Amino acid sequence: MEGSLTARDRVGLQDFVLLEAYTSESAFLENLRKRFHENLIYTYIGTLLVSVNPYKELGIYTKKQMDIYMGVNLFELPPHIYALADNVYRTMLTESNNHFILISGESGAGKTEASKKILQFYAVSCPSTKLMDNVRDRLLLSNPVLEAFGNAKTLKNDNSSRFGKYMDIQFDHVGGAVGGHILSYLLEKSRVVHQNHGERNFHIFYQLVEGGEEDLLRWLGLQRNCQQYSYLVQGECAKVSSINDKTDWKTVRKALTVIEFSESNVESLFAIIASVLHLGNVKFIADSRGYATLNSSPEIHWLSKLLGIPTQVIQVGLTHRKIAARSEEVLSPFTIDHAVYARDALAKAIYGRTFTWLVNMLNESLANKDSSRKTVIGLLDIYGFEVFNVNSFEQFCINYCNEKLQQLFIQLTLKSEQEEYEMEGIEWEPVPYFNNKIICDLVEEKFKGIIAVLDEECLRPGEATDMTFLEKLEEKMAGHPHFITCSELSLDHVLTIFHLQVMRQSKNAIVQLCFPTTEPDSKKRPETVATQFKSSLVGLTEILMSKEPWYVRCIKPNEGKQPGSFDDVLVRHQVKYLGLMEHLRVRRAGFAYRRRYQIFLQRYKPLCPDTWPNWKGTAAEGVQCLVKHLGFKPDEYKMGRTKIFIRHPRTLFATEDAFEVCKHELATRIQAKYKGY
Ligand code: AOV
Ligand code: MG
Repeated sequence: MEGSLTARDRVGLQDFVLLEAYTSESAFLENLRKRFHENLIYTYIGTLLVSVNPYKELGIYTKKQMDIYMGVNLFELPPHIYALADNVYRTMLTESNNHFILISGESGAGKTEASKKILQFYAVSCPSTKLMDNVRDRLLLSNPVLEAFGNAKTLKNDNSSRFGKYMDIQFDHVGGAVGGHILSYLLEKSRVVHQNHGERNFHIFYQLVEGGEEDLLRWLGLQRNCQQYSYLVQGECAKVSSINDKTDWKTVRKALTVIEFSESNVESLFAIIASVLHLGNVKFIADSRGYATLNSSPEIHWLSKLLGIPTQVIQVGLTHRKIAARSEEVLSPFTIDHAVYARDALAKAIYGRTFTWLVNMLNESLANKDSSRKTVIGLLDIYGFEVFNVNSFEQFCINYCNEKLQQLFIQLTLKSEQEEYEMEGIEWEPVPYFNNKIICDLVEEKFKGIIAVLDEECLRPGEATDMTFLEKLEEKMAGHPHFITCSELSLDHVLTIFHLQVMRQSKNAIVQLCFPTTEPDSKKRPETVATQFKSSLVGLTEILMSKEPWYVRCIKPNEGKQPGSFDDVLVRHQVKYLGLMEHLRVRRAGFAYRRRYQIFLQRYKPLCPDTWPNWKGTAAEGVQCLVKHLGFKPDEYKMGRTKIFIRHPRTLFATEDAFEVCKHELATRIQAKYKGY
């Protein structure tokens, strides 16, 4: 345990709340660094878990570890993601309410890994029946499938999430995992057709080409060579040493079977993936007037076969747009540039819609059909904050999403702290906080925000350009303290309308579902991607606000994906923008520690002959008796309605040290409980 002074010096404090110099960023960093070098990647700030990516396997995610952490209070064992997961679960069961775990941190900080560990913990440790085993397997296997289609290698992370994911795990009244539901947010579709240097397309393409069975590849008209496909080689890194596409393919294939995708669905799915690759290889030639034409190339043949659309229709579709002129529709030929743009837009639309279909299928498979009351734990794992040399619309959306969640964090932590003091009848002084609302407003405010200006520009296709958009922003945002510059805009929908009609002829079952004939098209102007994203984030905020929050804040220790390296400047920066110092200050304002009476009594009752071994009265009276015996001064603590509040950590230290001293008396009991720990 980390109770004795020497141990504390070596491995740091397991909870930042115990830090004497709690306002000092350097002391905070030192504690984090110390622990990191001892392979202790987890530290608490009260009930918030800070996690530093170790970039190596630590052997701390075994079944044995799960057993150790099951049913134990946060404070009793070294910090762990399992401890947090277990605490959320127990609270959900005792209080019969809904919770969510917000996992945040920049790209590569370990969010997705954290969310997987939590899911695994529930899958393994919740009570289960044969029927539930099935749900459990599907919950677990939804991950490799979603990651194959929604993750990619970026410069920041070899397995970077390129979509936002919110997953509800549903539990019945005895705590069995009985179902799940996934919401996905804005997939970075542009990656399908373009990758920056050192980055890859979505994993699934490489998995299929590298791992797909001979027969399958032959049927799809694919060669086992990523270099053949223009959509796979722009980043010039189709092979990545940390990724084994062949084994990953097997995992995904198996997962699809367990999740009960029918063979025909699987065929249609890979027909689409292959079509995207063929589409990327389609080349246009200029005719005598400079318009784009197509040879009857093998790509067109394969597209026709795999999508079930006549070659002629595909050829016309790829080289023309439809213009409504009075009562008739006229086909107008594309220039080469337009044709390439339209081809890429089609590839993105196909992939994006297939991803949505995939999420729907997973949801069907995870759905719990019985109507009995369930409680849920939501896991939020989004794409982390990222800044590249060249940033586009996607980074704008991703970073806006991160700002929104930071806002939610600020609101909820302040709110809950305030409410807790109120509920317990305890006075407190509010702590000043940097509120990033000003940044969210800059992006999303009605009529004035960046998205509003972007929408306005999208209403002027043909006239609006990146430059006019920029000029408008400069004009409207001038003087805003947080306005620097902005992104490129996307007018994809203007060119995809005709494609929608072409795709509706498809015989591929998934494509038919993804491009329904009843879809409103050119008549009604679609919402811009940015506005859709903004609305989806409003929806997400509402979902989260109705649940009890828990937080995991992930930190990236270095830019090189290296184990054992702790870059002070980089970590300090994250500590700052994640608001960890402020959070700590709030936790320390007034009362550093609070414990439910039962829990406090249970832990420390051996320290007082009147409470040991069994206390007969109420827990509050027991705690009163205990702290009297320990000599707590009246201004050092307050008795709330259900909890004891302790002002200074040193009071808790003294109690913990006293507990250490008398612990040998309890050795037998503790060993029996945490055997092997
Ligand atoms: P992210 O989700 O926060 O980035 P990941 O969870 O994908 O980051 O972590 C990146 C990589 O760091 C993983 O692929 C692992 O190699 C390593 N890693 C993370 N956490 C652990 C851990 N607890 N133990 C061992 N290795 C770990 V992003 O999705 O890019 O925002 O968009
Ligand atoms: Mg991730």
